[in-house]
Amino acid sequence: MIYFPTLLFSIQAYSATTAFIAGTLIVATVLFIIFTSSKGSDDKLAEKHKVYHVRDRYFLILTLAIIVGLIISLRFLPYEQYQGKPAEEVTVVAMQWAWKMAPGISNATPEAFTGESEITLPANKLIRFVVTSQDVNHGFGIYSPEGLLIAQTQAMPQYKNELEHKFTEPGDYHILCMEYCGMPHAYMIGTIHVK
Ligand SMILES: [Cu+2]
Repeated sequence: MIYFPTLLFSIQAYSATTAFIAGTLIVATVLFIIFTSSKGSDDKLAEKHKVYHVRDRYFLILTLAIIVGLIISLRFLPYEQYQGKPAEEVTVVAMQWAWKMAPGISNATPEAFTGESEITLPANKLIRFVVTSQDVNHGFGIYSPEGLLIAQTQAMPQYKNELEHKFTEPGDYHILCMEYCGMPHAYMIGTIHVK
């Protein structure tokens, strides 16, 4: 307990001193530049304007490139595919240590809600998962058949989190918990069969 405040103080003092020296150096450099720079001759002024002209053109070209790039790349943003109404809604309740899933929106309390750890969903249709938890925080992570994480949201008690996803490939997707929730956390596995 004795070492900690001493160490903390020395680190703070060290940082403050370093910051003060660096700040002084920067201010001194700026002041030096201000006081030593002159307006220069007409030659220099012409050179300056030439540089400004190049800079203006560079700025214009850069702006145009950014605008064109934006227009082209905006089309590849994934937002549009999530705009429409979802084809199917799925209620998901996480619990220690299982997933309960059923089609449709359920009005039952998370405890009373009944569902399965496996569900079959259509491919190429927008699916909305409404995710909650009946006990502690969990993480609803959807993994591709190859084991890559493709979508996720938190499963939290008292909250409903919505996650929309379109499965483009048929296959068996796995749901793994992404929030440590106790010893058997790693066995909290669900399956989505995409057909
Ligand atoms: Cu968990």
